[in-house]
Amino acid sequence: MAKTIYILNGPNLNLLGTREPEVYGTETLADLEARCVRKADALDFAVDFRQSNAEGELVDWIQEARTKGAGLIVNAGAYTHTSIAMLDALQACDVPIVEVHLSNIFRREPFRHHSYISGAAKGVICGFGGLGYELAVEALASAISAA
Ligand code: CA2
Repeated sequence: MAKTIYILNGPNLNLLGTREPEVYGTETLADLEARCVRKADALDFAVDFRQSNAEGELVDWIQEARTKGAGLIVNAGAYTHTSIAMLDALQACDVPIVEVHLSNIFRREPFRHHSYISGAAKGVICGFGGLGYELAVEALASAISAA
């Protein structure tokens, strides 16, 4: 049976494709999910793709991924810059983690330059829009296979 990669998306990412295309591109979250499923499928992995606006729900899902997933990709949205709760949950995960952002957070406002969660991630991909999600699937699949 194919191993499962959890892909968790944080607040407001459900609005993708509706506003701020110059920052986040024109793809919807469903488009990103389709990209990830296609890439994972080619690498013999399954994908569990979710979005929540609630910090606690994201923490619950990270805890679920810890036992049921082979690896985890997370775009924590604005919680990236605020959430010690997500950091604690991610640090409790033994599976590899890739942090992804659509935009290059280092070209944006200073408050976006710090990520609480990067310290728990094997790597970070930012600034490549939807392609970044595909790159994250590829990097994570490689890390899982190497473990
Ligand atoms: O670049 C990213 O992927 C971010 O994680 C996106 C977050 C932002 O707070 C982070 O600093 C960087 C925001 C996601 C909100 O997405 C929207 C999309 C369309 C319209 C409104 C919000």
